[in-house]
Amino acid sequence: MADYEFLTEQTVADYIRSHPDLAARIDPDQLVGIREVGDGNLNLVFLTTDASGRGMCLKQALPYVRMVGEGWPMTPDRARHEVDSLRAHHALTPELLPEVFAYDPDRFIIAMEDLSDHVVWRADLINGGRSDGAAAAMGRYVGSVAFGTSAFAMEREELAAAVGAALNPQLCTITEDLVFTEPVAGSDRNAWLEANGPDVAAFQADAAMKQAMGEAKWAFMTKAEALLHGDLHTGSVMVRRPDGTTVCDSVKAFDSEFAFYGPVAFDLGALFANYVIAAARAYALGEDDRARWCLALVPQTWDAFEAEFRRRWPSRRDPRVWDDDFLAGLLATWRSEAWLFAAAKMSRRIIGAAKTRDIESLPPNLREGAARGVLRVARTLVLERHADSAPARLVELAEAALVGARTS
Ligand code: SR1
Ligand code: MG
Repeated sequence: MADYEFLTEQTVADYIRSHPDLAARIDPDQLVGIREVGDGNLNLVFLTTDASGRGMCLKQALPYVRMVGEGWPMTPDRARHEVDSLRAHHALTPELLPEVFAYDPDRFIIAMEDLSDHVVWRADLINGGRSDGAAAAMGRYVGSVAFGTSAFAMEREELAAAVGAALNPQLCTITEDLVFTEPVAGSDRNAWLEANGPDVAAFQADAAMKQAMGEAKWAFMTKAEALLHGDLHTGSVMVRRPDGTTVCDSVKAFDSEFAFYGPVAFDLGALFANYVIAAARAYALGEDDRARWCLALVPQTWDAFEAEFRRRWPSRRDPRVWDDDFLAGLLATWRSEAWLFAAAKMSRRIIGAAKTRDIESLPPNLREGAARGVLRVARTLVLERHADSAPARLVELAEAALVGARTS
């Protein structure tokens, strides 16, 4: 087990005091609030404010998976991947990521911009918030990263160095196991409502699903296209809306410790999956208008992604071979792969370890149908992705499956 000191609410002030670059940003002798707010699966997160209202976030990676404890060791060096990706992504779209102030590689602590005037998007969705603009912002984020960290934008040697530095095998293994392998192949870590037993059995007996997950895992492990976020669900996005409005004035992606060079469509699929999950919750609660609003986030993200990628396309490094026909093919491939990854990402949240509060906080009688619906959407996407993977079609297919599966 790695040997370094963990931060506590009692030691945050001393930590800031001993780092002059941090003490210049927030007064360690005038801290008025220090809260540990980490509710993810892996890390400690402290938010602190001083008497003049200046805030800071300190995030520390633990040498194990927090959701399980010391029995599941995990490299704390994942904090470096988070910092490197935050910085690389911030350079491309500064308004869509928190600013990193400093990184402490000895204690794996990231000091960064305090976003406590934002809320986690998943929580906002669960509470019925309409965070208009967030889905498009995330599409723009993925589009700028897809272009800006790839061979389309980077010089060859610089790209090779970036790919090497971003190798993140321990965190990628979590995804390979929990997302692509265990839900379909079975694992002691899997769990579901008893009433969903037949749905899970059908899912795991579905040969098309198994083949698709093999394909998805292979693509994930071999397609080093761009420096992904790597875990871009709605719990990795913060949104801020002025009181009484529905339109976000700030949207930030964070928590990119799973970052690595991988297939661009993986981040898109993660977003799509979580929109379907949010819609499944809304349908289960009988909030059909709201569910349709959730599903409409899919085309909003895709359209913004494509627009941002096309906006950057004229500056690609080698237009002699990367011409507009190539672009059309690439976008079609990513559209279809996004369905494949979305299928993986939504089904893992129903069957595998690490679920979502959108579904888990439903009463069991409603949760049964919501879970069944999400598994049906996943199976449908796998079958239909080659026919026509237009985002609007995903919306239609998902709506039919979710409405057809709901229980009361
Ligand atoms: C052991 S970590 C479980 C999950 O939490 C993260 O958010 C990732 O999605 C990971 O798969
Ligand atoms: Mg996370």
